[in-house]
Amino acid sequence: MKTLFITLNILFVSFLQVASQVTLNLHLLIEGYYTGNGMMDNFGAGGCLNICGISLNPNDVDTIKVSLVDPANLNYIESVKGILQTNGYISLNYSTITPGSFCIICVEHRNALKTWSASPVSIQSNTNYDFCTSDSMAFRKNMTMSFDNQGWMFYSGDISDENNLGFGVCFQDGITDGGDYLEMENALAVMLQGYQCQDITGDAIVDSTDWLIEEQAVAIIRIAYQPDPININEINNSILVSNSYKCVSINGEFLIPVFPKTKTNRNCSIYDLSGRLILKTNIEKISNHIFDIWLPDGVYVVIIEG
Ligand SMILES: [Ca+2]
Ligand SMILES: [Ca+2]
Repeated sequence: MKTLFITLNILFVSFLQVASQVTLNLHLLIEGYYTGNGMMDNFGAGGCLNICGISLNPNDVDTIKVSLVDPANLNYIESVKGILQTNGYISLNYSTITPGSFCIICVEHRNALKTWSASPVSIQSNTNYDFCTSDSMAFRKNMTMSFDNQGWMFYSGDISDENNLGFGVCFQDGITDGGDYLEMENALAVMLQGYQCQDITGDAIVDSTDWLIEEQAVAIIRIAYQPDPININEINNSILVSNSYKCVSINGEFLIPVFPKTKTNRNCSIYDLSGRLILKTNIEKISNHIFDIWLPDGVYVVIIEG
């Protein structure tokens, strides 16, 4: 009698689902790294990570962290790190963001000032956001124009929190002040080399070019302006420009009159002055509609249909 042994090779199939629901495509430039013609490539020699020997890819500039933030409470819904490219582009995938959500985009880099989008952005499955096209793309226009007028850039120079938390070099506190200047002078004195936060220009050495940018940043004291969350209990101001649907937001909130009161189920779209759709919603049969979103102070165009 033969016994047949059958070996069952059980194949464990793991369905690794890449749960990415949305892709965010950003375009941004960092002041210190910028060398002209829209590039951060050390005049063609390569991005900072490449120059420092960390990456073999000449297009790799540096790691940045991009967070999608809840406008209502400024909670970070999801943060993703990626490598910024020499042309200023980066694509990041988020797994917990529901397409259609409104989020503020917050960008952090190890020696640039933390910068926020000007207003909440409608995050779709594939979303483009370009900080370079206008200073109005950043909250409180907190950017500087490149020397060759090729795009708006994030401020460099936040390399220390010495005057606040006191941890010192390479800890950031959202402000460029004497603490940052001191760390720059210390690094310059020994011409620090390699991948260092004091190397603002990203060429693997701290020299006078880094110091010059730091000096300018400290002279003006750059601040990482952060939006305020909406507080619907503090709606106390509104300015109405007749019924032309042109409204001014004060303290982040505003009222919109609805005429006539008898109609229902009307669609309301809010655009910024660049024509970007900020919000689309349905409004009720009431005289004033209060929007439960946060918007930075400014003028918006409101279109009510239906
Ligand atoms: Ca600082
Ligand atoms: Ca340098």
